Amino acid sequence: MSQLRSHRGRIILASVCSVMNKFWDLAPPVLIGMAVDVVALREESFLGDLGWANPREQFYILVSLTVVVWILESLFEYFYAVLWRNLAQAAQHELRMSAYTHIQDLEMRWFSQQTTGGLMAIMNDDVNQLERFLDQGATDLLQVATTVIVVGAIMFMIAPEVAILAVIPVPIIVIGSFIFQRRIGEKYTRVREEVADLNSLLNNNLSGITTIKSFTAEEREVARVKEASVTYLEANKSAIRLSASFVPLIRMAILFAFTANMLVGGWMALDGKLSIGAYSVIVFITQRLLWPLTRLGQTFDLYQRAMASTTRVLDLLDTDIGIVEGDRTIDSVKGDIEFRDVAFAYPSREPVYTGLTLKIKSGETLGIVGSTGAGKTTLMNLLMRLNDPLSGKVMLDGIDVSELKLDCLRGSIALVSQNTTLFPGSVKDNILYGRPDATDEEVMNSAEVAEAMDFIHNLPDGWDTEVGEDGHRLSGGQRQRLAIARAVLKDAPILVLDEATSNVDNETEAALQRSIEKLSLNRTTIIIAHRLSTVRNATRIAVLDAGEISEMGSHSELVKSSGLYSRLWKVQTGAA
Ligand code: TTP
Ligand code: MG
Repeated sequence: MSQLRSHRGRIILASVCSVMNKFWDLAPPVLIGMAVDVVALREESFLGDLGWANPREQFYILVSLTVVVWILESLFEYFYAVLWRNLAQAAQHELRMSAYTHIQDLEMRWFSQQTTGGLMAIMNDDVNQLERFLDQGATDLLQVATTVIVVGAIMFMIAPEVAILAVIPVPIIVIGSFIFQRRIGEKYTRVREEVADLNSLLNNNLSGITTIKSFTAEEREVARVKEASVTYLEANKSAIRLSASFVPLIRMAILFAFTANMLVGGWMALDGKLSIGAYSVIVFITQRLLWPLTRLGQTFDLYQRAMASTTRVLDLLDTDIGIVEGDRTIDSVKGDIEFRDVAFAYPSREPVYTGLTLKIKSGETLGIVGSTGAGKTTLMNLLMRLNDPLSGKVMLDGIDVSELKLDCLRGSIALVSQNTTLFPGSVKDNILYGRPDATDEEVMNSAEVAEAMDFIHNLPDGWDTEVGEDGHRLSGGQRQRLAIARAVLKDAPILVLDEATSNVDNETEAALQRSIEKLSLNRTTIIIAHRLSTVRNATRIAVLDAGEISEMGSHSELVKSSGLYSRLWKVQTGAA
């Protein structure tokens, strides 16, 4: 909790304000008692004893005190609210940022074991829980403690015999609230589970509306939603029954203390053992003592949830980053790549490779083909150190990539990945992602190379068209061309195209191929593709099969041999 530690000063200040607010909040019953005291005893009153003989003047003093008390109470209320809320927001912000920053640094292997939903829950719900506790719970705890101490002290000072009566229901209320809290907590958990089920069903149906309609399954789906909705309704009903009974039950316990005080205190006042003023204070203040206690259960619940959430976030922050960067850099990357006897497996999966060796010469254009799931994308991930091999080495210009600074390694590779992600922003911003300081002319050039100029000009706002949320307003082929433009702009010594043209038509692909050929002249280029025509012109083509390079050679050599490549070629050209 280093986050909170750095705010220690503000926490103390906020706590002081909370306590002071409560302290002054408890003063009015005492002032009322003093007023009654003045009316009943006149010159003999408490204030009279202090030296102000005239009862009329005593009221001036009381009124001034009341004004001061109310102003103090309001001031401290303002300060504690501002302090705690800002503290809560600051802690939430810091925790969210350290969680996000840490997640971003974690290795891809770790991500493959997580669900996006789960991570979102940590960064939203769990981080918010801490905010909720700091915002309300901390103040509640402090104020209940203040109330018990101040009210207890006042009562025992005025009339210990009566004070005891007010204290009797305290354990009943506290224990009762806790038991109640636990029971209602279970019920609300069920309500939340049911609403989650209902939501995911609704969500699923809305996004699958085409499927529902095409199978004319509307009635079946209405029935399914109805069932989920009714379950939710029932869960709520049972929570409502219990939750509505809480306040009336607690009121009974408080009623006991209140009437006992009224009665015993009243008798004592009649017998002259208790002054009228003191009697008024006791009657007024009993309720002030007992009601706040009913919130304790809720506050502890808030506390427990905040702690559970914080533990989850801290566990996340404790996760090893996995990929530790080296400290070597290469002044000018030539682009020699070597995979030497590499073995790799995703967690709890069959190995993708057990001993793969592949050399790519600087300046060469290498095609990689292989059936789906063969491990082509994974190979590029190893090169970029998104994952580390279990054994063996990946080398760039003769240096193990694990010894290189990530900036140097990843900075020298421009990747067009199989799953293009566009970020919220304009078309231009998205291309600039490759090199934010590029000039307009360079952006245009790379769009030209990526055959993207025509469609960009046809967009409603041209270069400034917003393409947020995974670029859903663009077609698959348009997105791919933006991704290519982005990689071209990066102008790195190594260019990796992973199924980069799979979604464009044949004509556009042919044009793109010509551009890529020009680009590949002075850099190492790796082209991964299922469509063999895409890799046909590569210097060499590697066939990845069953975790190893089964064939290697130029297109014409591979077609002549009777391996997997020639079979695939026949299938794709229709000659089989
Ligand atoms: P990939 O390297 O993604 O296979 P590929 O790129 O050759 O396939 P495609 O042509 O379809 O793009 O995956 C290799 C194997 O690793 C595959 O069996 C799936 C598995 N895998 C995981 O278990 N976890 C992961 O996170 C990924 C990316 C792959
Ligand atoms: Mg792939």
